[in-house]
Amino acid sequence: MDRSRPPGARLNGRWCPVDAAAVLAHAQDRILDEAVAALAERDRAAHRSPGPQECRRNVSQLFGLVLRCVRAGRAEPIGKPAEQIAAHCFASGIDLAEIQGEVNVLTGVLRRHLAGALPVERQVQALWLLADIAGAGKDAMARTYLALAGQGGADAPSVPAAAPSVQAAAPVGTAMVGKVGIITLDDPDKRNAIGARMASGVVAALGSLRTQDARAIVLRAAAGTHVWSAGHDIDELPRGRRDPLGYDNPLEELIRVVRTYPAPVIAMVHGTVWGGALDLVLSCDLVVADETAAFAITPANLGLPYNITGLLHFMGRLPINAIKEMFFTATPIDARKAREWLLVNHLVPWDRLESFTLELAATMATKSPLAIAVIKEQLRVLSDYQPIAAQVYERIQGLRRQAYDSSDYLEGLDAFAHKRQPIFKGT
Ligand code: KGJ
Repeated sequence: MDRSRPPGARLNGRWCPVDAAAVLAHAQDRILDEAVAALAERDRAAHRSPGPQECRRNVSQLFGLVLRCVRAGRAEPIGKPAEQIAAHCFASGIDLAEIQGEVNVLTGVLRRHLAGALPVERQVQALWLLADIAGAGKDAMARTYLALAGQGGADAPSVPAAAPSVQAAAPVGTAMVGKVGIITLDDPDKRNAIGARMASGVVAALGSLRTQDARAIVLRAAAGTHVWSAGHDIDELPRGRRDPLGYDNPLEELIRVVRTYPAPVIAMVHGTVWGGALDLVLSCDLVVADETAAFAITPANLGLPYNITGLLHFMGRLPINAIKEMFFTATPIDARKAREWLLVNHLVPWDRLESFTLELAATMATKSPLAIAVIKEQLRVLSDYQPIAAQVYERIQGLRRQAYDSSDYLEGLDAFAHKRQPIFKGT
């Protein structure tokens, strides 16, 4: 018997969740090691130091729950235990973001293992199920936190000042219109900047809409804003000596979830789109915008070296000279130019933006969800396929390191924080 191959991956015929469960069970030790290492890296960066044993215990518990759901082929069994975990964390003063972060990290590792071990057509189903489970788990946790914090009073456990508790509930709305799920970014005070809270809120919303059988998603900003999103929350970027856009960055995770989401995601854009939010928009399956829309990619304003994955997203959508103009000037292009450059699929008058986008999504929602999911995944796998020699990768990372270790990067962050023009020295 070949012990190096997970047993489920050898099965032929129709997908069944046991395949995925077998893959995960087979790789349990490696999965736990990788998740614990990723969490340790995150905690080191945030100068936190929860014990490694405690971390492994938590991840192992979450892994057990997810595995049980994968075996059952349903997300529901995670609900009750997730509520209990959240109640325990609430009582112990542990952040909601902390446990949801553990779920995110573990899900990322599970996704990688499933993607590496299952054939494409089974991957789609398995990743779909995994997104459902993670979404349902995080929803149940957020609901429990909200309920407990809402109780207040002497009997309710107190929320420590440092914990995000209810104020930290993600500024993200969800709704269903027929079979179309709508996700609304709603943090006008911060111009819908995307930090951990916003990113995990959208990821949870996608998971939750999946469980409601949404067949297409519209991603939009709340009505009345002139900024669709101000991009990565600059306050949450690391202050030097660490990759600002590493694999575990919440916005990067959100972008991956959108790209692998097994149904069409349409970006409906009214207002301006900045920096990493443009990466997110380009990672949606199509873009519908009105004449107020404008798009900028602005790492050159911060001295930030953009990540390889992100550059490839741009290269998959725009000609290289357009990409260079956008990156080198960090200046927004208006809706008309964005249409000319095919960044936008449809440019419609603002008073028709919503109806047009919903109609487009509703049409997709009447088509075969399985065919669409499989075609989307095929297109993603094919367009992401970039063989790259280890040496080349290391050279690019080395170049990037020069930029994020530089004083220019710190200057860019400082200038933003103090609302002044940066003075870059090229060092
Ligand atoms: N991160 C954190 N806070 C932000 C961000 C952001 N990206 N954008 C805006 N804010 C905060 C401001 O600091 C203000 O906070 C508040 O939102 C309203 O912004 O002073 P406070 O109230 O405490 P502001 O600037 O007063 O609003 P507007 O005048 O309406 O201008 C909206 C703009 C979007 C034009 C402006 O806020 C802006 O230029 N924001 C930064 C846009 C940007 O360059 N984003 C790219 C970030 N970089 C990336 O995403 C990446 C990945 N990158 O590689 O560069």
